[in-house]
Amino acid sequence: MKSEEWGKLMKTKEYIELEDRFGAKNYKPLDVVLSRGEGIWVWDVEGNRYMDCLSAYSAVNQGHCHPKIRRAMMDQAEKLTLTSRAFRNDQLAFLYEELCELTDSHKILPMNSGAEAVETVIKCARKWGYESRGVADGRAEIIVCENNFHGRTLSIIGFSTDENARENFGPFTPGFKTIPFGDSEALDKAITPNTVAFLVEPIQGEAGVIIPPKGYLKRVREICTQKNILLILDEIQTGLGRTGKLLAEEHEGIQADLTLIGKALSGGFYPVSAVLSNEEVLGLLQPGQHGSTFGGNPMACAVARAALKVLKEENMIENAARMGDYFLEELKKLDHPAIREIRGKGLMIAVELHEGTPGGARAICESLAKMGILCKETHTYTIRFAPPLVIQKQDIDWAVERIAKAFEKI
Ligand code: IF1
Repeated sequence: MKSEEWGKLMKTKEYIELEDRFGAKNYKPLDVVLSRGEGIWVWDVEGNRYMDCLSAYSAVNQGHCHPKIRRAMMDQAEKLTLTSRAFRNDQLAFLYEELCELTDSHKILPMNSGAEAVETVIKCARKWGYESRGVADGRAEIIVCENNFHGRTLSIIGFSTDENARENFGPFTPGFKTIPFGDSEALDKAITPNTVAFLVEPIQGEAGVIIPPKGYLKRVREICTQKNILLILDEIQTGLGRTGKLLAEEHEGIQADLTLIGKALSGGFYPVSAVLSNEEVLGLLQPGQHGSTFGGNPMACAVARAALKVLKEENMIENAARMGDYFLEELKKLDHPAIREIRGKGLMIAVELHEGTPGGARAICESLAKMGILCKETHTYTIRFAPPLVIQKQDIDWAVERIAKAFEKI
């Protein structure tokens, strides 16, 4: 029998057994086997419906399988999917123009995964340090924050402070210094003549939706300007509407020198990321000094153009701001002794439990899955709620009712 025919007959348990037999165990997923998604909803192979409150870590901000992005992908798939950058294609220039217009950027470097965009910006910041700031060769330093998450490549985990992400993967890339998140004076003190950049998430996602003190990013911007170091904001998770603004930097009215986006740049249809910049930094790259087989391919560009278009045309960013405030307000009414803090910005929300809560956040996530809500714990005691930006008030009421029930059970 062909595998797809088996698929019709197999049940959750059989999928899990097959996956576990052949797959590396680098994840511990919830035991739901999803087969269909539409908007904020996904369905498993048994036909059960769930509200997706993770949005693939903010990669499906536009909602699952958005019809207009799907249309763009299918149309492009009938024309041209990949040329390499040895030749030009008829989608890339338009993505550049539309992305620059949308984000007030001057130069774009397209990549595929978020981590690739981070690696790219590290290379460019160092190059800028040597060629424009006169930093001695090999001495460039980049400052990062404790509890950062910027991806899983060797250089990136080298400056992670999460032991689980680093253990037994060394030796690591030198040239990084770590400071506490949210402390602008720590940044000021850490800068040396060899410092070329400060790389930071406007809100730390994986760390558990850690929102810095008001004014932090504004002060960081001032310090970077005064000391002529590049401010690099990793908006791969916070960007493209997640926090109720197109970019989270807008909450503090600042502009980074380089901004990283990814995930929802494709609405979840395709790996697309990009480094957004002023002229000064990306203008230093000469042909042959950086690249990628799939970076800037016509399929990625067509999908990203459609993903950005629907984000704007369907007012998803304003909806995220309004629905985020409502979701947070409703969650804050949960008066349960296990809850230590409820925090969020737009639809990037976290509920933190007190240490020692029986079963931790995972137990709540498992109980919510049984009630039709999919969300993910982070660092044992924090639950993140990040539904697609198209969520409506009645959906939030439906979710909050079940979240309250899940807490009643502990
Ligand atoms: C996993 C975390 C989230 C990111 C920021 C860069 C990247 C990410 C701020 C790299 C990616 C993903 C990676 C994914 C789970 C998810 C995640 F839990 F790992 F940390 F979202 F919080 N900057 N985050 O959040 O982008 O290379 O993955 O495209 O590794 O399990 P990527």
